[in-house]
Amino acid sequence: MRTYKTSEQLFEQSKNVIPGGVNSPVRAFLAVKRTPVFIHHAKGSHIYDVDGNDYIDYVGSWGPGILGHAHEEVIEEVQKAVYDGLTFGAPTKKEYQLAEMIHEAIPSMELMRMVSSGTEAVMSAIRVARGYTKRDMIVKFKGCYHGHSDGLLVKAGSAALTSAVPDSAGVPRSYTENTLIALYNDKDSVREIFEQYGEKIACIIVEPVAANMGVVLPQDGFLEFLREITNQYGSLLIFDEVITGFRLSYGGAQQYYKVTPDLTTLGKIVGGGMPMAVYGGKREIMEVVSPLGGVYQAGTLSGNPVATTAGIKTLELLKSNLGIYDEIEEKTRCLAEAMKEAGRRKGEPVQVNQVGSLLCCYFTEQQVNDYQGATSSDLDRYTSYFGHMLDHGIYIAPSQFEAMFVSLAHTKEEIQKTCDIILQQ
Ligand code: KE4
Repeated sequence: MRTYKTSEQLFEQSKNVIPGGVNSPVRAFLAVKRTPVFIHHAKGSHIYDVDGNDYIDYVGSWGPGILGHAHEEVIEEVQKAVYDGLTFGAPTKKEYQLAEMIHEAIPSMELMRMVSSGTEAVMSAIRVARGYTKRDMIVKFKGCYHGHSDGLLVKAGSAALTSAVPDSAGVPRSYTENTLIALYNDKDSVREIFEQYGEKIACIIVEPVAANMGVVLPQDGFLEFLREITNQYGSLLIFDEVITGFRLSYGGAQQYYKVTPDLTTLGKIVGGGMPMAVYGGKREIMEVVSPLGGVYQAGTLSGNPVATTAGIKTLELLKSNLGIYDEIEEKTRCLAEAMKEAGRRKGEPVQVNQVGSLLCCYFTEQQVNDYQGATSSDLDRYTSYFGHMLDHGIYIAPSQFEAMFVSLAHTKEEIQKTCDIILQQ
């Protein structure tokens, strides 16, 4: 019988010095009504908590772990790098090397800047879009998450769907009045906004696969439509590929769906698990960034030599073995089938959305193609699903509105074991 005593003790102690005992809210397991397990170490497809419990991990630190945890070759390169110094605050060859690799993988990123988090990448990309177009308004989609910068912590205003109001305390109303909210996969909601505000809109920012309301795939033609309407109104299209970058394919979602944005943000995989994110795009647009242009952006640890080392090695390993994308998609499909079969056996409604190595199951009658569908899922049922998986040694997202991530390190045997546990519900 598993015990979680040490995690419970650490959680109580942590709450004395860290809000909610965690450094990011989802980690508190509030949505699934459990005590968070404190992790001691991780290797490959497994994480191990402080009580010695072993889990097959499908969170993978929310995306970076596509190769599995503590990949030997990445660790080896990072170990060498740390002896050369942890940070210089000065340019290094590695930043150039990583930027070249990213440009080769994602040709639309002709010029790019490294920062330390996805939030910072998105915040900066939006500032570039505003600086380049000299327009203030931005469009995001309900249910998409792009980090915690003030102008993006919004929800639909009471007045109308399109007007935004802060979705967090501490964000002045004035910080959100230039943020417009459309509905993912709903072209009309986008058309209405552009017909009313088009000439004032600097950009659309979108997750090409929405992976922060569970996993919601772009319906046929939706991404192409966003490309067309931004071209039509002289607005920029920003793909937030913090999750999909190097995840859906080595060229990200823009390669997978063959739609090219003006700007792209990357995170997670690009840093190999270290604090690293990137924003970039067309040269002409990115040339507004200081010191070339008037859009200011800076960072002490930007392009950090240890983080770039982890990123370079991770991309080298992916690039040298592009077959892994088919391999991990096949493993993910096995899990998807097990979830559907479990629903059939229990006679309960289950919807499973899967693309590449991203997966999510919802407990609802209706297909999940948008925010409304995602939020129709039975959250109590998700909570019992989460508890069943955790207590059987399978670590999945402690929230319905996240993704399940499969890695190269997940073996066929582990996938089969996971399927068996899914079917035991
Ligand atoms: P960070 O600032 O957390 O590095 O990245 C923000 C971000 C930006 N864009 C997308 C599409 C993202 O998914 C994220 C962050 N992802 C969440 C998980 N859904 C991070 C986990 C957390 O918040 O603890």
